[in-house]
Amino acid sequence: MTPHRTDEAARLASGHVSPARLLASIEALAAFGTRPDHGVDRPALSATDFKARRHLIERAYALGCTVTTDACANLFMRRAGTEDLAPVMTGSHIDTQPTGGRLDGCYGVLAGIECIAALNDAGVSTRRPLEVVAWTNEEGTRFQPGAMGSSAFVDPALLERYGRAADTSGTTLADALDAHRRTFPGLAMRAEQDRAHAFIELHIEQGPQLELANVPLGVVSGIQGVRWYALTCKGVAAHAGTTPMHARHDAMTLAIALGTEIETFATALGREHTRVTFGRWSVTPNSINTIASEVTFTVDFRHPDADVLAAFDHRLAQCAARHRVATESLFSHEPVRFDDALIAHLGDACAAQGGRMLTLTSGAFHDAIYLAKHCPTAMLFVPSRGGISHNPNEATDDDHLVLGTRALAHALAALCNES
Ligand code: HGY
Ligand code: MN
Ligand code: MN
Repeated sequence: MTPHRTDEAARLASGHVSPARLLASIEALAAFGTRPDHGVDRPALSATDFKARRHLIERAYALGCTVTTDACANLFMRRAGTEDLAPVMTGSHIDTQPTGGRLDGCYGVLAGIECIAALNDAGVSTRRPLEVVAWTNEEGTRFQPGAMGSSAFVDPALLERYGRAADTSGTTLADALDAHRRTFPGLAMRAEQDRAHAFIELHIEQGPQLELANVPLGVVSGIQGVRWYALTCKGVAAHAGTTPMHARHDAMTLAIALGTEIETFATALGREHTRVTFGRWSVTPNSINTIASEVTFTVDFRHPDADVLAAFDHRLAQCAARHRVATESLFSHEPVRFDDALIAHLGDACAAQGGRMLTLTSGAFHDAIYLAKHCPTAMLFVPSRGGISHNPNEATDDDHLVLGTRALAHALAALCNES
């Protein structure tokens, strides 16, 4: 079969996206780790995640794809091209937050698979292979840092350190990767490839901008920077009823004061762009009537300006030293600007759908933050209802989910026929 001309392939692929099949695929994947409140809890490389992966692998085989994996258990579902050229990649992640939604990450993987189905239905062959990837542990909630799969794909040397990361039960990433290999013994390892031709990630915005602008499609020009720290405050365990206030060394009192101080200087540093979150706390002994002997809490700081991020690092180090508190850096990434040519290409793909679009930067990080080091990379967004995400009520209008997938199919088909 000779490949269709680029614009014809793009139009055919986009036109053969099936709304029913896409929406059904979102419901089907959400069943793996579904919560009573309609949310999803699917920790990276958990038994639930393995069941979801098996479901995706079976779908990929049914669409005529080959499926491979790598040392970090990334899942590569590839539709062959007519020529032995570097693949065009798309995809995202299927691990979720503990009280996550059914779209964060999953939408990008399923829309990529829908694009393959649409190309098949349209009888379109492409010069380049199209590879849909489910990247491992993007959320970073089970193992820190986030985006482990995509970052280890770009820089395999990271995997040695990542393997030692442990979850709250003491299971290491290395243990979980071994379990993955035992669960999927037949999955071949992806051949070491040169750079991919391009990577496009379709994702829900997870914020309010598109909805407020009443615009159904977003072209993402970059991602703001991120810092994750764990701070450990020490105290002395003592009786809650007998120990006078002046005689206490309460780790929680120190942690609360530290959190307030950090929020104050972070807000002053970054003004309206500051995002600072103290999301995870662990208290020892965590008993109502014992003064805490140790409190560890996390700080998640985001900002679009590299200088502000550096200033935050400096202020946090000063603050921790003054209070004699230990800090551990869990994750750190500078702001990223995506590829201008690919941004323009996505703009054309959105325009071809007739939908209005907005160019914006992403408040959330994504696997694309690392793929941008590997090949020309950019992202597409669709609106999140109420800007809500990392919440069981995460939702996007069906017609927006379909429109985003049509724009993705248009962009991918054209890229797959590029020289
Ligand atoms: O935290 C993030 O920005 C992403 O949702 N994992
Ligand atoms: Mn995500
Ligand atoms: Mn997320």
